[in-house]
Amino acid sequence: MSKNKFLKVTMAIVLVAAFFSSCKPKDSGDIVSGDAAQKAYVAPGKYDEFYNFVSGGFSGQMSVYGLPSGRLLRVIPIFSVDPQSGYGYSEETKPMLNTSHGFIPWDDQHHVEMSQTNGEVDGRWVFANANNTPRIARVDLKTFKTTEIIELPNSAGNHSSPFITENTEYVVAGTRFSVPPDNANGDVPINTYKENFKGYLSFVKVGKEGQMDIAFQIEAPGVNFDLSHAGKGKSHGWFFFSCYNTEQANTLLEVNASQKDKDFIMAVNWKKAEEYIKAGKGKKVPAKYAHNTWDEKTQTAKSEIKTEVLVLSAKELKDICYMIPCPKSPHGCDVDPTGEYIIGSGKLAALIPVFSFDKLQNAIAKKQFDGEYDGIPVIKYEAALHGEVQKPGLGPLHTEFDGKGNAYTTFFVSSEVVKWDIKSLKILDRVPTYYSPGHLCIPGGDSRKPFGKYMIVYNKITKDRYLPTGPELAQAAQIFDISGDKMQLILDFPTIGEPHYAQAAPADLIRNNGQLKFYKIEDNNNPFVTKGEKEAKVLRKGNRIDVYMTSIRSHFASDNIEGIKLGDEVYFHVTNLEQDWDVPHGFAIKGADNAELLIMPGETATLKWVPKKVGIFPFYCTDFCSALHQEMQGYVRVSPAGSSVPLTFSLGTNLPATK
Ligand code: K7E
Ligand code: CUA
Repeated sequence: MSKNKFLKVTMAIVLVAAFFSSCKPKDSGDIVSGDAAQKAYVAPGKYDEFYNFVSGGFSGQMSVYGLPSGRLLRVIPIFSVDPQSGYGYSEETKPMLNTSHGFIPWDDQHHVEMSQTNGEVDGRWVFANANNTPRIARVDLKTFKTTEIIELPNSAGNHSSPFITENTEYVVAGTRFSVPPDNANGDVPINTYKENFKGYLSFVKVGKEGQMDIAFQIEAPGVNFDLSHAGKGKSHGWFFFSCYNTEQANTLLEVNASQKDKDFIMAVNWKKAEEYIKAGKGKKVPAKYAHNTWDEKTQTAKSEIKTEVLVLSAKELKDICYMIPCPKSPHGCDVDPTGEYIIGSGKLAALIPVFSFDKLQNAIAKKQFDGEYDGIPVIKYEAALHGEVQKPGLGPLHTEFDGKGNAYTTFFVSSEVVKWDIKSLKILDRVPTYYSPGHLCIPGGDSRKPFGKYMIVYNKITKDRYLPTGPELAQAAQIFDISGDKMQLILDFPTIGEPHYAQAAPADLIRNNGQLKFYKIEDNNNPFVTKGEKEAKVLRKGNRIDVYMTSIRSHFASDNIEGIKLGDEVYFHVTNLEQDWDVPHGFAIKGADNAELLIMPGETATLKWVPKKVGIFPFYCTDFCSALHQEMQGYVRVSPAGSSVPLTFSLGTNLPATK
């Protein structure tokens, strides 16, 4: 190792060590003062001002909070099975979690992004990424249900995702791990990274009803794409991706991927890419990926495996991608509401570079390049730079905007949020956060129209904020009032999983979007629906038993079932006949090795049950639905294989006893 390299490595280790042993702010006393409690107080019976959609990280789910109260309203299952609702356990929902690797019960969910129209949050859908087995999901805000999931081929670690363009034309994803493309021979030595590994960017078209379809992918150099954001306003038509590991290291990245003084933000001209696609420059490449859709009419998901994807090469088509040098392992990549300023956040940097879209265009026109990186033109740093925020703090991660010309950046290492003026780059205010913030969220904070009243910060470390709960502590979110010149902490609240990015929107936008209160029973086209108690029945076909069952306050039809034998597979298709808001029924049976069902009014859901013992098996409603909820129960009799007990079902009558 040369002396120079040794120095660099040592410095990198020191910086990395600082990054991970982030410190507690010195003035970590009680900084909540004055009218803070009043500002976060939402009186009993009153609604919150904003909905807050918060990624669940390793829980694979998304949670919904009210702001400013921090009250938890819902946890929406997306990429992880949820025994509470039966998501991923019921026969209807299992296909939602299908992938080219088969059924996947878990994922790591980092970023959520709401749909936009004209660059403003429109309250239709929330998109969510799965990191581990690359996928993008769409949650419908009329039902708060996951209604679509698309897998991304040629990707691994779908991190810089799912960010959208200003009219929700595309939801976009960049791969964190570069890998050999799916269609290439992937059985290669890991240390052939530089030749064989590629980074893919996916542009997923979003239709009028929200339907997703991969329009095209761009094959880019094999680096780690970390985060991204769409251009907006004047920069609409461009996308910006932060990348690290431009060293293309494949081992000990904490040192080897921190060698270079600057990595890149890659600017992608997606309008140009569309032109190339139209001109037939895309290549159809075999790839296997799942596309799962929820059908509201049949209340059933289906999974389809797609076999082809259209790919553009960034190297061959020189003018779709450009590299902008960005100091020290950039993480966050944020675009201000005007679309002019692009902010890169080097995790190991002690300044924040702010790039100008106009300057970038000028630099491209005048070819102010500094050579190429793996076939992609590299723009001269100064040529694209608007300026640097000097000495803002240590370890900048993510930036949001208030729509009044201010930016708010989290600092992981120095554990604070810094407010600064985007144009003058002057620091205006700083507040400590507890502890080590990752993402932050201002309602509409990455759109053209932020609602700059509250800022929520999602901290990575909790330490002493709440009553301890053993080795594992709840994650801490903190709400700040940002309506004045100074940021003011008004509330801490614990969160589900580990939140990364979050979004928020005015409550009325979502409350008044035509939210569904119950499913109309006449529109229920589930193939196993039972539309009235009289139609309740039990059918046998070989060893398959289909139980067509209804639930209404406060009984099931049927509630006595006999003639089930060991070796049978029993499918309970339970239709909730209620036609009123807020009357779900649950269904659970002894010995079920999967989950309960929680069935909304007018809905049908199916639980598969394979009894393993002879005997009487009670089932019951799990949701306290009426004064006689506890009476809402029934029995299944299971006889030995080969028994001659006939198949019977009844409600309210005692059939003649059979042996
Ligand atoms: Cu947590 Cu957006 Cu995965 Cu930064 S990422 S903190
Ligand atoms: Cu139905 Cu409890």
